[in-house]
Amino acid sequence: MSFIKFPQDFTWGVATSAYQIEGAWNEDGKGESIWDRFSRQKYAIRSGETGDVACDHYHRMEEDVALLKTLGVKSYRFSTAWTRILPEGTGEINPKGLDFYNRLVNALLTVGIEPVICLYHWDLPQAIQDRGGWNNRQTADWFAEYARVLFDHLGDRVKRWATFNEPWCTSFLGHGTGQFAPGICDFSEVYQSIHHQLLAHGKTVDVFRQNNYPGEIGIILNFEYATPASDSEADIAATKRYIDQYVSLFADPLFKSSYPQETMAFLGCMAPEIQSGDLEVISRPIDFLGINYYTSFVVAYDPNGGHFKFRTSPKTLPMWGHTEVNWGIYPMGLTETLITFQKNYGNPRMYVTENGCAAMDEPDEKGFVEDYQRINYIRAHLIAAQKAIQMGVNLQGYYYWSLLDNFEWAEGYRPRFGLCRVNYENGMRIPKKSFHWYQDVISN
Ligand code: GCO
Repeated sequence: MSFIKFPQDFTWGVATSAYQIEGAWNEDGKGESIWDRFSRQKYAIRSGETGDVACDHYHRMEEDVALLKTLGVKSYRFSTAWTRILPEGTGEINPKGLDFYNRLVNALLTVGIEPVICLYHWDLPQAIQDRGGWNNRQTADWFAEYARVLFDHLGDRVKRWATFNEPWCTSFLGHGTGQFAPGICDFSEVYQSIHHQLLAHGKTVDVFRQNNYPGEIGIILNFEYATPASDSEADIAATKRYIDQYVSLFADPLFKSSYPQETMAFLGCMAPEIQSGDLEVISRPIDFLGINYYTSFVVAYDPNGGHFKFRTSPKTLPMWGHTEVNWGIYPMGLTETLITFQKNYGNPRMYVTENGCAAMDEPDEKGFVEDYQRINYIRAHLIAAQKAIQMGVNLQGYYYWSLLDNFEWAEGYRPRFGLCRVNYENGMRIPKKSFHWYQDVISN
């Protein structure tokens, strides 16, 4: 048997997000978020499910920390719900909301696990949405204020912060296609909301640095690797447009203090309004970049393919196939994505902050799942990550998505990404085969 080796201090972790696991959507003073509102809309979520209860993590937090301890991870990435801290988005702090995260952080530290907080995993306060949400420039300031509350209360113990998770999804799926909250279908809002999220990120980095909070701050972006369907110029150009809207549209302003000219020209009147000085704020140096990678696509030019004029199909390899959500499995796409940042963006310190597989889980009568598809998926992506390290990529850690099966947004509870099966009828967690396998990987 051959082993691949990771650096001794490589960070092994798992990730979750507030709305997907916490439940307790209106308890202890929590305010309404855009996902609380959106999930109640008819036809928004497959089979009409909501995150009202989810994995009930809010009430089972100690049990989940015990699972993390058994798993042996060094680090746990979770998100805080803005509406638990500031129910109306601004103004009065809700002490019970803060207390929950306080207890979570303390419980993690007690068992030697590093807490990593992501400040925004899509659950904007509804009160802020009612004031224009990410289309309103002021939301950037409100976000930085919310961040400050958390830095003030948890900053003595939490040493790694991410501002945003996947602003691409918030903008494209939340404001463009309307598949995600707040359910807006208006492409002209997509780019303005990207700009305002990036601005909020920059302003938050400023708050963090100016007040000398200890520790590190970064951002988490999602990427899909893509290759052209043919050698035709049109397919090659379409593939570049596809990659640009994931990579350069975000990474250029963050790392190069400019938006990609070609993309901006393509957007025409949909290009965002940018004020002088914005790009300077957006490009404040960060300590790390989080990369979320799941899948890759083959891209072809298509005159009817929306304003970017492309059509995609899942990219995979013979024998690999697709995950349960029909994402093509293409581990090399992870290596390629990491190398893009090494080559074009100065090889920043990176973490794979999400990578995971919705496998065709089939529990036995005790609820145990022998999820070899998930194990193979993770193994292949770890090999791809390790290959990138060998090529000089500054990759420092890997977080599997996710610790638990959870609320998969518009798809509801059907796709299961967890290392632990959740029985949604009674909340019971049952570690899957992949849990034990990952435990072995970490300890060896
Ligand atoms: C995302 C989010 C997660 C998802 C996971 C699986 O990448 O969409 O960060 O919340 O649940 O990626 O789709």
